[in-house]
Amino acid sequence: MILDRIREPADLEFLSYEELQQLSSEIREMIISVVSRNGGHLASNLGIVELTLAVHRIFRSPKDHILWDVGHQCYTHKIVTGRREQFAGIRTFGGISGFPKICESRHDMFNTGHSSTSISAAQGLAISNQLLHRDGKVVAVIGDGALTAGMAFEALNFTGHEKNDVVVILNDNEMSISPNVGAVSMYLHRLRLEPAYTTPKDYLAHVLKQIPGFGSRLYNVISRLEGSLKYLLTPGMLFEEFGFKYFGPVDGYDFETLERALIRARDRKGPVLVHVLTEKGRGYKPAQEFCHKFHGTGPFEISTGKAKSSSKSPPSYTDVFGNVLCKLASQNEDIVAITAAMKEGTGLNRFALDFPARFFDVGIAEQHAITMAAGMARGGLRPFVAIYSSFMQRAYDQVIHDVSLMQLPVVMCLDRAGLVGEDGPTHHGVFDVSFLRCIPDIQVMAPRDEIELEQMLAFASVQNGPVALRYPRGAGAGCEDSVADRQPIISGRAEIVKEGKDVAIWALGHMLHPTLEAAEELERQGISVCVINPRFIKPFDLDMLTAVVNRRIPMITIEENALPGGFGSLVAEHAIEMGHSAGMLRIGIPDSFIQHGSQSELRRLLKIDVDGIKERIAEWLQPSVIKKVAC
Ligand SMILES: Cc1ncc(C[n+]2csc(CCOP(=O)(O)OP(=O)(O)O)c2C)c(N)n1
Repeated sequence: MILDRIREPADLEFLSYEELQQLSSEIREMIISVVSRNGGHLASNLGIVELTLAVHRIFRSPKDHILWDVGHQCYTHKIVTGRREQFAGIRTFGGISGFPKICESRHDMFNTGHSSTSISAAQGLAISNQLLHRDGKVVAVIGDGALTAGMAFEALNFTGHEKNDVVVILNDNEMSISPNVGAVSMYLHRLRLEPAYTTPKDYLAHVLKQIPGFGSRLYNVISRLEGSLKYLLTPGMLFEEFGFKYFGPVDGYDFETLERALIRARDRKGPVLVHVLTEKGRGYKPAQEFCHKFHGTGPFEISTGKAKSSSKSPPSYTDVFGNVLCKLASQNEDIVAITAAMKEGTGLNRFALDFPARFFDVGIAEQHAITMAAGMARGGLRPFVAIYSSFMQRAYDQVIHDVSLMQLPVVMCLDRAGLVGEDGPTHHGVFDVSFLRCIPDIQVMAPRDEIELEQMLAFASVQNGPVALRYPRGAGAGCEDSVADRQPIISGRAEIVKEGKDVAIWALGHMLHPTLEAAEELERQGISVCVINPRFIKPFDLDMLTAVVNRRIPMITIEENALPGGFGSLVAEHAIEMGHSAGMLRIGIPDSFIQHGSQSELRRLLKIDVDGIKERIAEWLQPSVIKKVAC
């Protein structure tokens, strides 16, 4: 195996193109095998093997800084930068991350996970190189999907102004997770159809040569007017106008032309953009055919591409959200749905099919999604915007400035709230309670299970102001009752789910079910536990809190959100003002970034699963502890 000889990027240098092709096959095989066991971002990684090898041959990492946008496509990079042995444990608890991590390797220049940061970071590194008198190139590898975000354009804009040595490699596979959207995507598609011409003159000659008879005479005349016709005749003009030298489009699987283009980019002063054409899922048929399914996949059978069957689980929160929204939309024509490039991930595929005119995929543009929703609400529509909790961080100002300040009825559905598992700290949605609860005039809810999610969505659809709903990744609780069996949702009203007299537990959202299980065990140990489902983080049920404080029993809060500023903080703030002195324990995500691992491993680690909750409560309820906290 050629791969046995590759310990670091320098080992790639003397390989022939044939050997590189063989190495690419070996790497593909390894990626397919490991991802089939661990899950991961398969299609994107299969598409970029050759480009990664070429980049590492032409640029000298780490002296040249190579940045991977989003970072989900970094598997080949990890394999050739000394992490081949660890690759088998990628994304597993204690194993290497599925994204670049500066603490993992000197070849990982910048942590990523969220999209469209690479050109900004590259610009920053290029300025550092300049001011600190270091040489070395800075290379940002960015996908056509990631290029749809405003941040990427802010960085292109600034790079054109700064005019320093930044090489942007555009990895264009015409896909985000679903097919890419937007005018830039259409522009790239048109460029794809053109062969590579590196100068306007080459391109002009090509166009005019196709005119029979007087094409060459016309060429002579027109080439003198080249300046004014530049707009029509320069391939990659959009990027040229941003101040970049454009090279491409280049075949991402032809080592010779690919490397030639990269060498030209490397040896040139100023900003350069190399447009490389690749294909998602390359070399593995199921991933080529169903590349959105294999963008991020769980374990699968290599021979068929079918998911390795796990035991039948209840429908996921995501699926319930998608189905309920379709039901609500069939009853209310004003309901529209918006996603930021996450149609499948947020469960909106059925909505997109059933209501195509009322479905909007804006690309990776969370800020735009929220402000567009605000505009729609102002115009009389009822927008539901589905965004993962961690990606909502991108749109924080928009939630405050464009939605909440005007009290617009936008429903923000924060999927993947809580620990997401194998994607790790960039993707855990553990800050939303903290960052939403300080915004005035917004209702923030967390359903205890899938039935309550259905109730809350119906409630949200008729509110006159902003609503945010947070729900986790994964299966619901598998409830067998229905909405009719539940107490109706009333703004700012919590519910007591289980009565008890020794201790009161406020269990936020999906933490309610493990808390109930733990409470039953505690009952068996003789501790009588009252369990409360807060339902609303905002407005918070102060009447219920007053009643609990008046009982003079210890209080516990449980949440899958950061403890600083989270739900426990909220309860504590009010409880202190009410003179609560019977002790309080907050259980949740500690003040640190939580690494990757399965959701259950992480919950066990943080003691927020059934056993952990039970253990912590029993330990804390030792009389001495209560006394200490109380005084
Ligand atoms: C801010 C943000 N929003 C959404 C995502 C989810 N996401 C991860 S990869 C991806 C598509 C990226 O497409 P592209 O850049 O073209 O890379 P490809 O997978 O096609 O190689 C999306 C939407 C993200 N990582 N960050």
